[in-house]
Amino acid sequence: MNIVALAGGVGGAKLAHGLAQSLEPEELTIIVNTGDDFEHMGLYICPDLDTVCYTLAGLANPETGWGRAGETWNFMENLEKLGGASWFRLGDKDMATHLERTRRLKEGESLSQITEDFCAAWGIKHKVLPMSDLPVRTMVNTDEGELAFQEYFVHRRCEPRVKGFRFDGVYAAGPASGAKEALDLADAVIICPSNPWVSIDPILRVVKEINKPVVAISPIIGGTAVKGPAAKMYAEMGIEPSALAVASHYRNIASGFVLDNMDRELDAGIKNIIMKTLVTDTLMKTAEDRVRLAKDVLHFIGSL
Ligand code: FO1
Repeated sequence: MNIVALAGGVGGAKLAHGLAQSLEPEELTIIVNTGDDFEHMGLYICPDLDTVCYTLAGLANPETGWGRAGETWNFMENLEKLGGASWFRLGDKDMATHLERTRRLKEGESLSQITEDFCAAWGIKHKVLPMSDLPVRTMVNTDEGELAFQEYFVHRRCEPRVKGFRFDGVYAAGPASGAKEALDLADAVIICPSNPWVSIDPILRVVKEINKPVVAISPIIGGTAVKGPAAKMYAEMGIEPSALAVASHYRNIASGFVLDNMDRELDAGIKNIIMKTLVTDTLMKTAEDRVRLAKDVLHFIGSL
């Protein structure tokens, strides 16, 4: 089966890891959100791309979900002593990724080429693509004005009330090289359990059209987001956060929807929006959970 998975940060990375253990390298392409990318201290940082790659390579920090396992913080400690910006924490191992990526981008190489080479160096066999080789920047409209995504997310800890989002550069940015081809070859597209507003919407806006069956997995279980501010964002925009709200979000694009057993009372309502549903355990606490959910989703796709 040929699958394209659309992924953001931690939740997306976990399912992508499960899919990578269930599909051959030529059967899976993971297209990753780059709307969270930003330039910080002269470095080009791609949080979601790195989270997905580190997770696939078994290098991810299991506590935070982002950054590297067994990280050391010498750079950060010394930067703080000098009065440098400490709100965005860059570990010593992680720093090599940002430095080398920035150097190569400055020499004119594309983000997709650099990602391909980094994946090879980390032993990742499945294809990982940034959604675009051109910059798209997620801007968060809040009650305190418009904030760049990392300013809102990390610096302000998602405290300002959200009113909406804008994806700066989205009209000029086309899909990264290889993304269209992967979508053309795909039997189905999986929307991973990532934040619909800030992880998946930017990818959908760049890709524009998907003419394949799409199956989405809810990142909201029992009215709360497994990780991150998705539920808070729904609530602040006047929508009750639930798997039903996520299904409604994807109503024009998805033909299948996966919700957690905890939300099974929402199944009938979701079936009115998106025809086919799968109710299963979607929480990925262990490495086995990732593979089990991936296999459940692939089996569901086979039945569509
Ligand atoms: N998230 C934080 O909450 N605090 C940090 O200091 C932080 C540093 C960081 C460094 C590299 C990287 O790739 C990601 C990092 N993140 C940090 C995660 C992050 O920016 C967000 O989780 C994503 O953008 C949301 O998907």
